Amino acid sequence: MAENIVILTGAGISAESGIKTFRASDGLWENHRVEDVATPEAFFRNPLLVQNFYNQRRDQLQTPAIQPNAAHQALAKLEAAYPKGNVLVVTQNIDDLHERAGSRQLIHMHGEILKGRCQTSGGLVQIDHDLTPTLPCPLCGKQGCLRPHVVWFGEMPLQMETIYRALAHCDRFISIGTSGNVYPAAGFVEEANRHGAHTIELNLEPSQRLTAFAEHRHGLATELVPDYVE
Ligand code: BJW
Repeated sequence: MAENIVILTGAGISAESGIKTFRASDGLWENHRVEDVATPEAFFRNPLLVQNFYNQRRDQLQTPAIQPNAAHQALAKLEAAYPKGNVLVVTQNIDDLHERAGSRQLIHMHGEILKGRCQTSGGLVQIDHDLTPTLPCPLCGKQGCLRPHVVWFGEMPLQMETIYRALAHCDRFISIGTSGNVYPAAGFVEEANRHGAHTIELNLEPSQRLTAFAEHRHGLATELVPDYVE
């Protein structure tokens, strides 16, 4: 059994829970590519459009139909089987399906849709309702100051120091359901390789980073992940 495991997850792990991925053929949101709405420039230009993108996804996440699937559950079980806390899930996803499945050692490197961030103070608030450009911020009182607590293109992903430290000490790096298009996450496999970890990709199809992995298995996350970790 590996001692220290780092697991990177992407949109593909939540696909079978009913959440759309970004780069599938039906991945467009109202004809916008994610690269056109997930930027600070897009938010500055058209805050209503960008807020709506996140409002719709937040609303969807909170419907009873959206639940963690067998892949999320298998990762939570894996963590429970390592009581010393040496299983770390780093997710690019902004949904809360890992925590609902029971994962506790978890980093949301691209943020969390159920949180808002005050652009004046940097403070975070729990959000379960729609954000609008005229809504007063509960932290500073200014209108339109609250933005979704997510990481857009050109912004620094969260907790990078902790992630690189974990990659430097891991024996196994497992990448699940990510296309390998977006950095720095797409470069984690090299970092793990450099430190001597065994690296494996579990994805529906070969990702952009396929050749960097020592091992790969392709298929549905709900089948591959329980098979691999249990
Ligand atoms: C299944 C499945 C099933 C389907 N079972 N699998 C040129 C070169 C290199 C880098 C750059 C460059 N120009 C700019 C950059 C940097 C840029 C970047 O990477 N751009 C690329 C487009 C090239 N990156 C950034 O700007 C990042 N910040 C940064 O770099 O800061 C500087 C820095 C420097 C040094 C160190 C650290 C930082 C920030 C990136 C922020 C990304 N934000 C988003 C939006 C988040 C909020 C939101 O959700 O709206 O994050 S974009 C979007 O892409 C989202 C995702 O987390 C991310 C990755 O997508 P993911 O998860 O891989 O989804 P898909 O749809 O692409 O793939 C799904 C996969 O699942 C597919 O392969 C399917 O086959 C598979 N799948 N069903 C198993 N059932």
